[in-house]
Amino acid sequence: MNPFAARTPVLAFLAGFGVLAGVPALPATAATLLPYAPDACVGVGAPNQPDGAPPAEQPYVRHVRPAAVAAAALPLELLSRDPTPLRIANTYDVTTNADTGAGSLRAAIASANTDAAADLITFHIGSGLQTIRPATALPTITQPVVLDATTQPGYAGSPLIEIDGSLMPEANGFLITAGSSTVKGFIINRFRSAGGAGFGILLDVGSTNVIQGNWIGLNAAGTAAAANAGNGIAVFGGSTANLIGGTTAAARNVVSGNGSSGIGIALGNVGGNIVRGNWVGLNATGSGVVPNGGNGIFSDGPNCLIGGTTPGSGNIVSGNVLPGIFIGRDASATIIQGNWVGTDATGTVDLGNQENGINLDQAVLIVFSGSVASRSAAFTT
Ligand SMILES: [Ca+2]
Repeated sequence: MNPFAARTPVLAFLAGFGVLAGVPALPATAATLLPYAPDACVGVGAPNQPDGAPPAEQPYVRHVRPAAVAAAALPLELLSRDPTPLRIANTYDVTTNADTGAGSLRAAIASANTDAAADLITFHIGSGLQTIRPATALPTITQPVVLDATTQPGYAGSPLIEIDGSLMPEANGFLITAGSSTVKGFIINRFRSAGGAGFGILLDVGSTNVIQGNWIGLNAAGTAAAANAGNGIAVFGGSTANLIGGTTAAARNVVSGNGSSGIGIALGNVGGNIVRGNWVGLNATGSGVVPNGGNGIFSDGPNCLIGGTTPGSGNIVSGNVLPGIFIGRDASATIIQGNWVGTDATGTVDLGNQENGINLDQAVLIVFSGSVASRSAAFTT
């Protein structure tokens, strides 16, 4: 069963507890009262992630595409959470939107899974928007891989590779157990659930993944819901120190219209995750709402950072059916910083969430702000 969906009534029930219906203005001395510990977001088994210069956004891998693949805009900058640059062993190019066979996404994942070396999967399916509709679940990603859909010709900031789950009664979009993998630049929608799946991206077991530049739960135009039944992005127990989003527009995930929470981090050890710079519950232009059916961001792991002080690191979380940001009772030492809760992309229009802006469920040591400038702003309707 879908644990997030199952928790939905619980979350609704808890909405009356520990409520911050709009974050009150902090005094000018907030930085003194609530110092931001730069090393607070430490994931199990991961290096410290000081805000301002997270390793995830510093080391790049420069990968030169083999001659067998058409020469194009490379070197490609690839992000890795590991301070040691990710070494790409092989590149598998997806050249067809067919579900199976040579050049398919399914074949590329299967090839990448054959050994433990990290590989790169690129896309050259003609040009422009292309839709892949798997007839059966895509292979679980069991070895580190960079799935980079921004390589699709015509890419200019909006994702062009749509992974549409509508042909299956139940499946997840990308299920990643390998860790140290990147999912970049996809539209992931219409994955359904008959008994617990239906997540757009599910990170399980392995840690230090990077999820950036995707639209999850939206249609290909980014204008309306094309729901995944579960969470847009789910992080399960054992998967820690993942980076969801970033500080640039290119790194922003738009996670909206999903059946349960937009981003759900729960179940066991899910510490040290960074969720920043995402739009959760908004359309792709940030002008209106496409609500997620649960929370915008549900976080129930310790030492997580929701937002941050670096320009661009705040999430915008608006329109969602349950509280915009819900911090569960296992989420100790969480930092919620610099987010806009209940606004449009300009931060000036009140779009609300359908319940509270930010809701705490008995979690301890929640730091809301390191400075007045970076405090989370919450609108309520
Ligand atoms: Ca491999």
